Amino acid sequence: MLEGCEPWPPEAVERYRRSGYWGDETLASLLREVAATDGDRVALVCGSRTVSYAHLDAWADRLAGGLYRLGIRRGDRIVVQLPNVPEFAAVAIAAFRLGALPVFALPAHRRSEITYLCAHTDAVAYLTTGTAAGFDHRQLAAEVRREVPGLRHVLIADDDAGEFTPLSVVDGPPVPAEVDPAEVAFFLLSGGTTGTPKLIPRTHRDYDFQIRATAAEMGFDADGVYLAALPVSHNAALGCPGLLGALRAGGRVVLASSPSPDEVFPLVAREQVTLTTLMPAYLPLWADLAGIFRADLSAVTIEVGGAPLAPAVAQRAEAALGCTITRWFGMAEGLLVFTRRDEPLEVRTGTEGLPLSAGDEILVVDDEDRPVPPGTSGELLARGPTVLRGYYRAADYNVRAFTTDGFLRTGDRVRLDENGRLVVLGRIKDVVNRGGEKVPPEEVEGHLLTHGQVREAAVIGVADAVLGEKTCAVVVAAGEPPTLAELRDWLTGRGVADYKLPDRLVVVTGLPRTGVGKIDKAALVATVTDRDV
Ligand code: OOB
Repeated sequence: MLEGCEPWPPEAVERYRRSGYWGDETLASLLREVAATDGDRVALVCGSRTVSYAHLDAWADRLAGGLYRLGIRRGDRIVVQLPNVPEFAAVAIAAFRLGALPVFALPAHRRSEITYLCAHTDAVAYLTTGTAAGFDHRQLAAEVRREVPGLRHVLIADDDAGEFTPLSVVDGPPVPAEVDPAEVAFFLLSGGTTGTPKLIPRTHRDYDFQIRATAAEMGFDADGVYLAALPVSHNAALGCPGLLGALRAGGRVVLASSPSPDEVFPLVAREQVTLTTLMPAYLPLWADLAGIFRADLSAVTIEVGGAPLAPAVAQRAEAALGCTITRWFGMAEGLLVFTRRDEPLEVRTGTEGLPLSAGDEILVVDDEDRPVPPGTSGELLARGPTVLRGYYRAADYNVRAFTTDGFLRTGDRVRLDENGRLVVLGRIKDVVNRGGEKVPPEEVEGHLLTHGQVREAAVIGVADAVLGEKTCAVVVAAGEPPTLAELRDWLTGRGVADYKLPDRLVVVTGLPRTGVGKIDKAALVATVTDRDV
């Protein structure tokens, strides 16, 4: 067993199997049926490229064989950092067939994050692209390779691979799939834990259930067209039903490089998109530009999640776009709670709805883990057929992150309405939710403290009209106070991803402390907001 990746207890395994949540399928067979029966069907569209099911299936087989030839084996970790391109699907499915374990990094990650992921997982390979969004990943790969000596291979999904191996030469005869449905299939990054970044093991059978069940709940079938406008390396666009669920259903996936209206609206029209996923921050922009682009989204359902969404914004967007919005509360950890397409407008846009399946158990508890009365606010705890039982290589953290009976402490403050629907009220965990992108304060504070002019640092979220929250660094200076630009440059120099850089800086003479001496972030948020920075 992979360290920390606790299996579900036998009683739960038996129950999830009996209830039909978990079957014997693995993600290795995701494309097989459609490839065999209807191979010419289009699986992927990306710009002017189209990839059929038969082609993708054969491509994944050859890639799996090629990875095997390189010496990559079942259970080996591969850090995969690819934008929304067909190679992502081919590589992911190849790894599932081989039993190698992709660690899905976000395209925005840089040296600090990638180096950590490679080292923490003892990855044998780092697989990335040539350039993406104007950034040269080969350069990044060279730095990562220097810092992580254990990395045996760097593979580049671009024929101009520089000193590294182009993915196109990774080829070999198919390997017999030996993966078991109970095994870990890949790792996702957690959006909100303290300390070092945490990795979430997702097993074949739990993710296969997630993609099947979300497709069924959203009415997505072989006629469906899914638009991936968010990074497919994130759970929301990967498997809710996302890229993998759409392929499993025999539908079509349209890969976009961003949710920008000028890219997305023409794709919706050209490809007859039926389903997509969006973070709330983009919704007003889509609604505002719908008229200019004459966008008709009347056949489209948009899953909006990852951050709070005001019902009025959702309703205005539905009116402007003609689409159907469902709200999603999701976590890479596996919990999915969402509103269904056929629910009344107020329910659909006013709550986060109900869990994916009856197998999900959600509790709202007080500080001492006692369930609170219905309607009262508390921390959300979750357990179920898709919810992990332990983070990878995080033994100490796992003791705190789960209750003794296996419930995940989500760190989210919620209440359940009279019908058991989820309403999110805020957060207990220390994370900044910057338009759906999760910024880990502790990690950023650690980097800030390495700057010579920073004595103390606290990173907090402050309200922002567009993103919901922005990141504010509150700093006690050592001597001459640094400027925001200097600190941002400093963090960039340390290889920190752009989305984690502070948007604002407040210099103070001291940080408020709680009774036990911890930085009082709630007090800080109040002071900083008062200053109206
Ligand atoms: C999605 O997943 P993650 O792993 O990036 O982030 C999870 C966290 C939650 O714990 C919560 O703090 C926040 O993001 N969150 C929301 C929310 N949905 C997620 N906060 C308020 N309202 C919501 N509706 O973000 C994710 C994964 C799958 C589908 C959709 C979103």
